Amino acid sequence: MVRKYVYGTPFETEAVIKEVAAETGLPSYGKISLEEGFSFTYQLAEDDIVYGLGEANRGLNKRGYCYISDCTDDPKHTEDKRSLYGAHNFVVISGEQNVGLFFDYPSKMVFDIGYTRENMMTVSCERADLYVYVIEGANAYDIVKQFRGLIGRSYIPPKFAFGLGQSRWGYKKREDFEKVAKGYRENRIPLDMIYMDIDYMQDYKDFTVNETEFPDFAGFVQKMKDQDIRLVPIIDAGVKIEDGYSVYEEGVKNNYFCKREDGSDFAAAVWPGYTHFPDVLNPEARRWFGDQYRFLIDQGIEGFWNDMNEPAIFYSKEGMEELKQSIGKYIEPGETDIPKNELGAQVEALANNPEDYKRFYHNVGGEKIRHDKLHNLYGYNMTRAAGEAFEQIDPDRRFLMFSRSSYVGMHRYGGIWTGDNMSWWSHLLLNLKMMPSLNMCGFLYTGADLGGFGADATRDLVLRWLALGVFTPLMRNHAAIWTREQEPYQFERIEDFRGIIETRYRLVPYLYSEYMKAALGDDLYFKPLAFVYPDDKIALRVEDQMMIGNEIMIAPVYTQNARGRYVYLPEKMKFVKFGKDGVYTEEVLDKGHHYVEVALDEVPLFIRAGKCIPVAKAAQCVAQIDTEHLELLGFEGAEYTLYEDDGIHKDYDHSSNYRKLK
Ligand code: MIG
Repeated sequence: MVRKYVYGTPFETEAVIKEVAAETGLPSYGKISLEEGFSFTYQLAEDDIVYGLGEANRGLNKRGYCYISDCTDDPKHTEDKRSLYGAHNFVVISGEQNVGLFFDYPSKMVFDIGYTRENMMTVSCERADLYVYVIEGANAYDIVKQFRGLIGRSYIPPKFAFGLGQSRWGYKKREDFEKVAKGYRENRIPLDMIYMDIDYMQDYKDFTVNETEFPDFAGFVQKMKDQDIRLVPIIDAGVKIEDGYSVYEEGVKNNYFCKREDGSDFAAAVWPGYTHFPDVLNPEARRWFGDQYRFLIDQGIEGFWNDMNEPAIFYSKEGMEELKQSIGKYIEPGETDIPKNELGAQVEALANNPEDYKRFYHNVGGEKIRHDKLHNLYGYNMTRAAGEAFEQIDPDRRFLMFSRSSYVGMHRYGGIWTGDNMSWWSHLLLNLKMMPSLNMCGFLYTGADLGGFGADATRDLVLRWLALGVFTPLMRNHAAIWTREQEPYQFERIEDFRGIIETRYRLVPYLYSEYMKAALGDDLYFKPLAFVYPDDKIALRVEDQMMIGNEIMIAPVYTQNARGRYVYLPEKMKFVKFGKDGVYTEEVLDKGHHYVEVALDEVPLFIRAGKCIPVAKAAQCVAQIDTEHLELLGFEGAEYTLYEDDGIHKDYDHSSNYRKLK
């Protein structure tokens, strides 16, 4: 049961696509105040759990902290942070009373969930112009499914996107990519994608390729495809200001960039130096920007990742002017030293300064709207630009697409990666906890930078993180330019890496099948244990084990030097450990607590009582997986319904895509 309430004059975010008639009365849950902006308060019962918020910090149960939806390029996801790159304003309160709440509001919104007062949830924002959706249901799981029905079908990538991707900021030339391909293929480590970070471009200009480093780019793309490897280039939000650069010139000429109050194009410095931001909130500009992807598609590219689309700003023209003036203030005649600390802090404060978001405007259907009022929709609409363009360019074909910044609604056009994490054990655990929350908000094709983006990785961390990544739809090893190299072949005993990655490929038929069932059924791929075992008091509070699909539970090892871990089984399960060379062990464990040993080169999983999963032979790429000869692993007599399609086109809804295995 969904009820929709309207406050003031909401901006149409198009997060929700199902028609719901607006109510006139007051919601029967919580209290709404319109005195100072908007605020909603809800008295939490002692045992209530609060789920949701998608890409947010801390636990699966969001209770006990304060989170702020305010898309931010912050590369240090420490525990104190309240905002990350996405804004996913959906929560579910689960306990005696179950209720889901979606606050469809495009700018900064505060979720104080038992932070100021232990038993009080307060959701607030500055302007009382929003839609509030209140969803009643039998339990949290049911509510989540209803919400997913409201916001429309989740993005479905091509099947090759279920393979492994290797990435690193710092691959600059053709040889760098050939080295990666060779490192994988010569060591017989499966691989489907190599990601191209900003250095493939000419001077960081979107939709250009550095022709000195990549002569005959289309030929190179094809050469990689001949080895079953797809190149996946990055696209940044800011378009470089440079005379003669066609994207810049077209954008200026047609008023497709975000403008200052006085009508001039707003300039912000990012990687290319000063840039303009395409006004992706303006449908015409969005169509134009999306159409630019053609430049790379025409050269054989089938996938992209959209970055810096919060949008990230190093500094604006205005911000820099102000700083210069304040520096001037310090260099008084006779003064020799600039107070360095203070200056450093001021330079740092220029980046992603909220003041800058008040300095430019969007043209939405002829109406001029200041950016800060719809800030959280920028990344969503940049990715939507691409998604809508793909529909035009090749309507039957799927493209790989994921974004850094997002809002609910973007889940229809692409997935997300969780941005600049660190090579920290705590971030491996954060990765696990975030997955079901993201799924609840519609983002199914997701994953984190495996091995960690910032800071130096270690061999054991990369192995353990890959062993979790085996189960995340987006499985990508990515790292920052200044960090230790972390491709599998940079470490000792490469066979351990090969073994884990081969396990991913052995499981792709199952993982893809479960992904598709979740996407087509508005369901979850990652679920909290509580959604499957709602009456189990222990399962209710477990946050370091997750259910995947309908058959398995995972319990990754996430601590340094551990040789195994404790797990809780809510029912009898078959414990399977995949090792190297196609070897695995299996053991039935009873309901209850267990300590399980898991070596660094093993991938553990648990099959639920009475169920089984299909397992393939390892392959070097997704296209080579033999799905005709699948082995069933699990309980005697169990059956499995496999979903399979060509992985390229969009004809999902055929009964012939389902095949019973026994
Ligand atoms: O300011 O393109 O999150 O994945 O490697 C950093 C360089 C810009 C941030 C992305 C990261 C990417 C990096 N980008």
